[in-house]
Amino acid sequence: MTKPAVGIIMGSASDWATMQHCAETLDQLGVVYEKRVISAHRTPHLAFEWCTSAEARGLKVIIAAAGGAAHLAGVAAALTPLPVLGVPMESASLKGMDSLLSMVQMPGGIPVATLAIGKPGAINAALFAGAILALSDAKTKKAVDDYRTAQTKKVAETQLP
Ligand code: RP5
Repeated sequence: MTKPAVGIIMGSASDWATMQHCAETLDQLGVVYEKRVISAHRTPHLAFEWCTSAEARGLKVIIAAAGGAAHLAGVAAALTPLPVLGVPMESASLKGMDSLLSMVQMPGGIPVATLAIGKPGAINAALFAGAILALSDAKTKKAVDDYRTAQTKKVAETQLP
């Protein structure tokens, strides 16, 4: 895999502190990705161009993060048939409940698979993307299996103080 299979987009550079955990997890799985700040509200024309060209550029899964009035994942899902995984950012004022609700409440017909608020959602979006890619890529399947095995071993061997 040399061409990006996953596109990570986020509404603001301020989302990167959370979404770097998504990128790190994709790195652990050996999944190639591209990442970019794209805002549904501040750069709507870029959002349209990026999302409508995503499939033709070879992307297989899109991970979209946004906070507050978090419309980026829904807009992406409206513009591409690719699976869109949404990560609600933990916002300052409402702790991410605003992000979660505005992301998860999609109308029937245009799905967004919304993960947990913040870092757990960022990590799980990468693992979910890996699981999707693993359906048709043996190397990614092994990486996902190995990740889970290592995690199970680590938790089982945890010693409390
Ligand atoms: C959203 O607004 C972004 O996804 C971010 O989570 C939030 C705040 O953005 P900044 O004001 O920090 O750029 O669009």
